[in-house]
Amino acid sequence: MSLRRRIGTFLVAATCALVSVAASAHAILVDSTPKANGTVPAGHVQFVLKYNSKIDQHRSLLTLVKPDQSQSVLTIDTHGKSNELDTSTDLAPGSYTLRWQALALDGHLTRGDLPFTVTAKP
Ligand SMILES: [Cu+2]
Repeated sequence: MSLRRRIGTFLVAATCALVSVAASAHAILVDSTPKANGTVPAGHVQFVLKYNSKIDQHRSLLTLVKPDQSQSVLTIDTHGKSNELDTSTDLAPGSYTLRWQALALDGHLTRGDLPFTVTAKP
């Protein structure tokens, strides 16, 4: 194989690698329970954050910002679907934010805030 031919083969391989990285893009939040700015009744609250790609659940992070602005890290359920970050916790009424950091399998970290309100039980 000539040198020029070998360089051509290398360029094709390199371009494919770039395209496949772009195709397995970083994690974008596509749906959630509760919804952003949604409300849930007080008690045991289930969270489901659904992404457009698989997530490394062991190296992602969910932090709850409480009404008094204190924060606590929530344990991610690693038995859930591979494109979700799931957790649950007991919550009293008030305004909260679920702060998420999702590590996609392409190694890219994305983050966002999910504000929601816990209402008193009727
Ligand atoms: Cu990415």
